[in-house]
Amino acid sequence: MSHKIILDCDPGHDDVIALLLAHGSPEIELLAVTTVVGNQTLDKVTHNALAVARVAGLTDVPIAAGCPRPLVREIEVASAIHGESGLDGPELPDPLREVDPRHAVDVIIETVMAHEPGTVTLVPTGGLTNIAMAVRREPRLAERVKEVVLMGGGYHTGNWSAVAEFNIKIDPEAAHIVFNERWPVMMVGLDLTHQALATPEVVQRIAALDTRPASFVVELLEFFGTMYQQSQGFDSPPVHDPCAVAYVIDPSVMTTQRVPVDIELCGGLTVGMTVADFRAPAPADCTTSVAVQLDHHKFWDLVVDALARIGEVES
Ligand code: PIR
Ligand code: CA
Repeated sequence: MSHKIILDCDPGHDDVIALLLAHGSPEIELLAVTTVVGNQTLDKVTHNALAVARVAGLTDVPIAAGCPRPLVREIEVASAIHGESGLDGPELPDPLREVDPRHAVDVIIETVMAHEPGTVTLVPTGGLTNIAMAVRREPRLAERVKEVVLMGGGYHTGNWSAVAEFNIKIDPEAAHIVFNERWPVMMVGLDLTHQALATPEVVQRIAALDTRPASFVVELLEFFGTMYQQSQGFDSPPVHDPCAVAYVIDPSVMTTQRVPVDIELCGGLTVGMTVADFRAPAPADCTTSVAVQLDHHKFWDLVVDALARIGEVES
């Protein structure tokens, strides 16, 4: 059985790897790719998505652009990690295809409503602006979506402040909407993704595939690795976004725990914190879960196998 997903992303080095993992995995049916302001401006991340579609041979999946700024706050981009283009490092080919003329929020709503209830999983790997807009515009999404498996947050750590992760911090109001809807939310946060390190052995395995898409990933990881080393002192970069896709492919790739999670909106130091309450067994009506422990081997096997399946792509 394959899992139908919409990937809502802000590419972004690790978003690209999430896209390639989804595209190269038979367990995933990629219904649409939607973009949102985040790692860079909307125009830049949308251009990146279209260019990467060429690298990956992704021809038939709609790519639609969404919200150009967060719901309430000013735009904050992550050039310190992803560069001025949002995807610095490899040379990007000119896109071969056009962006879908529809707004991403409409694509999300139309796609979910066109499929059987409980069959479409949303996989946001950027800020939650589009997802929040979609569920406010079409409240039936809350029952209709199977699950929201998002990369964002962290119950013990932050990367954009001491306690807040980038995807949540840049649009905390949107995150508040998403975490408080009735749909199930699986938070694949920094606690988990900081275990998904692209070590030299991993990069070597990808390089050994010796295809254009695999070399592209190696170049992405080299740039991402240098930036992570300089700005956060990591020996190997954590590859966040594909972890959410990997969970949809095979939930046994990580352990999870059902626990109430809410989003801090008005703290002086803590805006965008994902506050998880581990004190007692989760109440029966708790809809949120967090990812805890990654099976590193299983995870990288999924990524390498997906790249191997994509193989060589005509350009
Ligand atoms: C990664 C990101 C933003 C900032 C840093 N320092 C690192 C992006 C990634 O694309 C991922 O989705 C999430 N935001 C991790 O915080
Ligand atoms: Ca991202």
